[in-house]
Amino acid sequence: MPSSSVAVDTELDTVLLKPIDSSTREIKSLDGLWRFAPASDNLAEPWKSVLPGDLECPVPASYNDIFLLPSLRNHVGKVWYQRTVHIPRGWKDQRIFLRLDAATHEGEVYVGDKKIASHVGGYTPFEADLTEHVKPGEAVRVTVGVDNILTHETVPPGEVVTNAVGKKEQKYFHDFFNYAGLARSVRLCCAPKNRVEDITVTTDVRGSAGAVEYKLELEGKGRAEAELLDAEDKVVGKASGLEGLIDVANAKLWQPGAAYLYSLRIRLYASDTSDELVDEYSIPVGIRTVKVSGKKFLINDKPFYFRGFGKHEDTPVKGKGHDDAWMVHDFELMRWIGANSFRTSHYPYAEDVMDYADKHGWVVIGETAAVGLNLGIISGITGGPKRKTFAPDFANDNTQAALRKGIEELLQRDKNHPSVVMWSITNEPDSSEEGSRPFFEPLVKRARELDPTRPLTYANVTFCTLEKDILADLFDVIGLNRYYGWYEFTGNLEIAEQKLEAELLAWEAKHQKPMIMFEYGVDTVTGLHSVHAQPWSEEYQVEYYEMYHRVFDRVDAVIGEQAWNFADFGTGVGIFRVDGNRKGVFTRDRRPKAAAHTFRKRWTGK
Ligand code: GCB
Repeated sequence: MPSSSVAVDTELDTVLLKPIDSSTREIKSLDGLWRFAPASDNLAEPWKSVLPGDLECPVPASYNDIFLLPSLRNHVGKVWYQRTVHIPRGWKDQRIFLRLDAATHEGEVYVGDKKIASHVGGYTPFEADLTEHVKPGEAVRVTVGVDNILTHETVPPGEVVTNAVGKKEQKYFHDFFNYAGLARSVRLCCAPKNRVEDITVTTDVRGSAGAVEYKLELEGKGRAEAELLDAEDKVVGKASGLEGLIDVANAKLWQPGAAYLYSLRIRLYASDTSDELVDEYSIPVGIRTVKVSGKKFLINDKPFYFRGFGKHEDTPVKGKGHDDAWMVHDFELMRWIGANSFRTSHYPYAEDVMDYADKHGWVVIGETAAVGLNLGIISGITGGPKRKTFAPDFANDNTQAALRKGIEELLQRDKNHPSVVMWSITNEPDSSEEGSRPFFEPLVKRARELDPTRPLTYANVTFCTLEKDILADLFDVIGLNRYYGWYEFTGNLEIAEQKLEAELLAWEAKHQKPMIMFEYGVDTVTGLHSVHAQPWSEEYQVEYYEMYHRVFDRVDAVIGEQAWNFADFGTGVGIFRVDGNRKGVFTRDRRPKAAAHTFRKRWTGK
């Protein structure tokens, strides 16, 4: 929505600005091989000496598929990473810190013998402030413990059980492999002690003019000056102080598929009367508005139709490890197929992905890691007794607090990305359970408080039908995950088509809100062909998607189609999965299945 004011003070105790290089800040990458050892009973206080054994693990990467040890693939608990870090000689009188882009699901950082930081939540960054613990010029031993355990009080939730042969097993309620470790970059950084601590930017468009409003938080004192530069580095507007508004005549808008980025450069000087530069920080700014109006989703006041995918951060060998080559290739495939958007299902993605989306005009729905808050699905599939999800022994007050923190960290991290147009608060919760309302209502309120500029959505699961769902009215856009023709009416696309259309029309009639099909898809084995378009064949996937698309085109309130999934991905084992989830339109190594051409034709006309 167009912003009339800058977001409220967040009062967050979370990592604020992303580390950058500037005239006053430096970064040293710690990516590469780290000494590595899984926790074991005979490994007490491993941070106190050099890790035993000869394993080395690459960072960034999930550790599970790197080694050929079954014990590591299915490890439950902590692993240890360690390396020697040289603190640059020139970093005197600076704040020196480690920045871990993610430690999945819980990280703890030691420097030498001392614990410096810890963080719960596997998909958001954290910092360890080393300033008081290191000296410029020295070499220190850095040890990072990473725990992959999911409990009733983590997001996503899980349960550790002891199996029949006395081993610990991690159970979880979501459909992707519990990849863990340091799957994103680790950096050693320095920033001035007096510095810009946080920047919040919101934008608006008035006729041909753009408005860029900013708000700063400082650590220490100083005189702040803001300059807005265009893509040619020409200053197009200025303001002073901790809050300001810069008007941009004839603004070039950030548009889907045609990104234009300005840059907001903040310079902090020692005092009102001094020209001594103490800090400099620049962030990209895309001028655009986002709004829901009636049954439409407007970007820059024009109706936007979401064409794209639910994705995963998932590749062979690296698991959820971020990799620029895979990332750019995925975006190139999405461009080839004619997509314009994606949902970060089912957790916040690496910031590198968000930066790329900003630069190249991708529209992003940013999702939290709240997946699997639904015990009804399991009992629905197994026919077992229904256990309540929102109850003291599952999703309880502590789980809610963990999700609240997850929402705060995601919104804080990604608030300035023009590519992000909407937040998805949760995927497929049991929204028919009475307890889901008191669980989510305050969280939705918190998200709106933190970011009044972006609409909110969630992904509704098929079992929580229009009659049973009690959450939809909290959100601006209704997301639906529907598998008619796969989990229901398997192989019968005629019935599936009728059911799907009837259901979409009923949701439209009741809620009068825009709706996005957040998931629709069928498992498809590449190379399996069938004249009768049988389930699992490439032909069936093609016919299934054609059917859904006919229906979407007949329902006015459908403002987006996000196929499930962009690519095949790793999952836990089970009789429902053959070497992972095969609903990809591309294979796990990113080759197109026949349906990729169906999408390309629909989305590009080619
Ligand atoms: C869903 C989930 C997604 C699964 C998908 C499937 O509804 O949201 O995480 O992977 O179904 O393939 O069953």
